Amino acid sequence: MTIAKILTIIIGLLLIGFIIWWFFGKHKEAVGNSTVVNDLQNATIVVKGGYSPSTVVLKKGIPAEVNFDMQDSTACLSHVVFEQLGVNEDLTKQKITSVKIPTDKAGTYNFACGMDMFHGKVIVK
Ligand SMILES: [Cu+2]
Repeated sequence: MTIAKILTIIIGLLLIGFIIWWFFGKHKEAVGNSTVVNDLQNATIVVKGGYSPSTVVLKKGIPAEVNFDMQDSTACLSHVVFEQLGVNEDLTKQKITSVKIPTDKAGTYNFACGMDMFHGKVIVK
């Protein structure tokens, strides 16, 4: 075997390993918390090539708003959809779009971009 062949095999194995890690590995997800001011809790998600953080934890029983801070100019992320809440907001109209989240009971609300490509969730507990 030539050096080139050995190198090709090594690179190939590394790529396969990377693909397996990418799809099946447990990625550490950034989790954001809310801040409570005057009995209203707020959490901010920056929209820029995805959602950061993609998971936000809210406290049960305190009225809550999740603020989407729009810093992306692609059509992909221009809308945010909370299917369970019937919410479909255009984020391009203003810099920050607030979405009210019901906190009367514990639960998870998933959200996604308008094309269902980027995902995130809001957890009430
Ligand atoms: Cu999209």
